[in-house]
Amino acid sequence: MQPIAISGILPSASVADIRQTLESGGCSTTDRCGASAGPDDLPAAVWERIKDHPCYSEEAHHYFARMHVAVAPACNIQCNYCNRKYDCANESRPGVVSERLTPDQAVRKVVAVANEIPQLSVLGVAGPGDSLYDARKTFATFDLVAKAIPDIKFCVSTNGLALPDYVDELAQHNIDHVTITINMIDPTVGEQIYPWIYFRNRRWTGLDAAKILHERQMEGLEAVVAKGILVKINSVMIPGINDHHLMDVNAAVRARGAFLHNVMPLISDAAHGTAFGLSGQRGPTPQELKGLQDQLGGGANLMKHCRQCRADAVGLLGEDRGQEFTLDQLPDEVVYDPARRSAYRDVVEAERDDRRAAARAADQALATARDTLLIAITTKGGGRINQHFGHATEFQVYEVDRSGVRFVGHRRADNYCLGGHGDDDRLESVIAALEGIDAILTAKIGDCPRDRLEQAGLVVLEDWATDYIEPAAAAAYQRLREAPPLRRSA
Ligand code: CLF
Ligand code: SF4
Repeated sequence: MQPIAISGILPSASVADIRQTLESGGCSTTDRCGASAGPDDLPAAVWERIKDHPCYSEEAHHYFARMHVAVAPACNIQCNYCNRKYDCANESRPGVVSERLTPDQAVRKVVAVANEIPQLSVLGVAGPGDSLYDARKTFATFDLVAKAIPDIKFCVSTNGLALPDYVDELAQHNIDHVTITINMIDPTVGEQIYPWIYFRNRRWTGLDAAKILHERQMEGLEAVVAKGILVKINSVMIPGINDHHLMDVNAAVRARGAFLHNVMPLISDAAHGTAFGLSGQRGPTPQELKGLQDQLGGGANLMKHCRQCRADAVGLLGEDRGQEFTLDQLPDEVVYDPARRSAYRDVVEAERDDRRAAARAADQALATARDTLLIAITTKGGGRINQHFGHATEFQVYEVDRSGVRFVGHRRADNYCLGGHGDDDRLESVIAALEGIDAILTAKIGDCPRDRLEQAGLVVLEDWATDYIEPAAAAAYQRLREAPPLRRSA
């Protein structure tokens, strides 16, 4: 099939629609806000823009995939949580390195992925340095991909220093979603995070550097919002430095029209060679992160399902299939075939309506619930409990109470099963990762890991294998509360 001409992506929401969304607290209901919002909670034009974006819609992340192309290697600032050997830690786990691509190589890779992974809906540039420091490569990549795949969304992640200089170009290139990493609005906090920046042909340090960065971030945020582009703010939570301050950051970015705020935990390890890793600066515990998110819940549109992906990530947010699409595996020429993506979208449309109806019924069934349970599930996507315990490298966590079933985050762990046998050390690390969780719902689990999890105080249930998550979690709540303590499902 021949490449199709460039066209716009999805219908645009107006700035007024976005403002209306923000002014109403993020949504028209109190329970489903931010990334958890659904079509009933948002103006139709806003929903249309986020419904297939796995980062902007929690629901979409069960169905749609993103990919990043590592076309932006250089950076104009230094963050204390970054080691330049690795990807940009603003959107990436430190300790992994991406294969750098030219725009021509990138478009080959995007088309190969689109032909192979029908869930693909978004192409992002998120490093491995800053996407806008050498913006030519970023925009050249989007130009080439737009010619080859007309219905893919474009997304950019930046530290914001160069952002005010590229607002018009972002809009001209149909970049519909921009992420700015903003860790402070007070330069005295900023100077503890950023040792230097490079701006207007010179290096700035200390308070001056933090002031310039802050002013540029605010200017860029306001200008991008004024263009009608949806803006997400990423903040790295650094205990003792900006953890309390992030409440102020949240208020400031919200006042300027940011659509979502994503608070990510600092990942810090001396082995990564970062300033924070070497100084022993710790990251927050899952409980501390959730505590801050709960505090922010009343005043912001929050994203809680971020996976801190790498700059060459490919696939659903919880998975990374990048290694299947390295340059040496790509054909020299590849032509886009839209058939699989189109068929997939038709199936998903019906499936999402069905799941939403089931989730609403589940919420109603919980109206008399008296307390709160945290339930972890294993899933391969599709909003269903469809993964074996031993294969899970993360557990999605849902809070279940009288308000219904809500996604609250995920816990990472190495998969227990290593092709035919389980690893006891890994099982212990899974148990540690599941601290505070009341029950696990999974598609299948062996007797040995089940017994050990139960010894550790977790309830393990297989009864809802392949079912939708929300009704299964509601049914599990009712089972546990009607007949506690329940240990085995079969
Ligand atoms: Fe990539 Fe970022 Fe766009 Fe998503 S990721 S550029 S907004 S398409 Fe998403 Fe990954 Fe979290 Fe980023 S889960 S690290 S928020
Ligand atoms: Fe590293 Fe990204 Fe910070 Fe640049 S913006 S120093 S690449 S974490």
